[in-house]
Amino acid sequence: MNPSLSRSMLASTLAAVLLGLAPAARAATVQVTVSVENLAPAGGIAFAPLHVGFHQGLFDGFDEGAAAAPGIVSVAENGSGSAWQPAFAAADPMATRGTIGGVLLAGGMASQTFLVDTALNPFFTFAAMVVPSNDFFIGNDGATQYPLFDAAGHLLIAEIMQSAADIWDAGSEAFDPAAAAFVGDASGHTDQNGVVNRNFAELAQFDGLTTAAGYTFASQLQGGTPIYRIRFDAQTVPAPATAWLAVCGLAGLGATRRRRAG
Ligand SMILES: [Ca+2]
Ligand SMILES: [Ca+2]
Repeated sequence: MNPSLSRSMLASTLAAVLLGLAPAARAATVQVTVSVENLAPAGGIAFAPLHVGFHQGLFDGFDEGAAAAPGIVSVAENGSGSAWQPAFAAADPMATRGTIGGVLLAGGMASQTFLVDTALNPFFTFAAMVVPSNDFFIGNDGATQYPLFDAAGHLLIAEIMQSAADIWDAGSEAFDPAAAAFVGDASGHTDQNGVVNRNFAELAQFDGLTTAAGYTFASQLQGGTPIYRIRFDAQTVPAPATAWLAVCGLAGLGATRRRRAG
């Protein structure tokens, strides 16, 4: 066989293999920046760090009308999510999980970037404690409520907005300002023996108390008051095969042009 012909055949075979691999790699891996913002009125509610996960839809942290599981209680009562993260990992071992920011006062923002396999983990789940409170939080009840990516890895949701009416009471700790995080001694605890329900009205009962951040609390909430925004920005991660193919393709094109010019 003519040596230059065999090299050319090898090159086209290699290109075909890379072309076959590249689209799948492009579709699957995306760099997602999650930005969070406290939209509540100044002097109002603050939020503990936001716990998040990109997943297959196998983790359901809580159900409205049912007793709160230890995972969501660890978010709602002290913000740590110390049991939520392990529960998430157990239910959906391939999920990409994390925690964004610190205590977020009104007007505060934070962001974090995650590398997400969108084919494996298309769904988004979040949870954060609302303070001051004994056991209030924001989060999604439905495990597949937020499908973030389509089959090609494109973002389907630009942002998730939460208003006061979206706030949950975990039903695990009774209302008690003296034992509430941010205004009292959070290590105190009285069992509520209730269920997860919507509740923001109770927050007004903390009005006039001094928070750990030094301001006098005033909830100022109506049901429609915006309190939190989660924004998503996604960038495709160039797969090594794709980048290499581009370099080879450009080099090949240059060689062809030189040959033609000659
Ligand atoms: Ca649920
Ligand atoms: Ca409660």
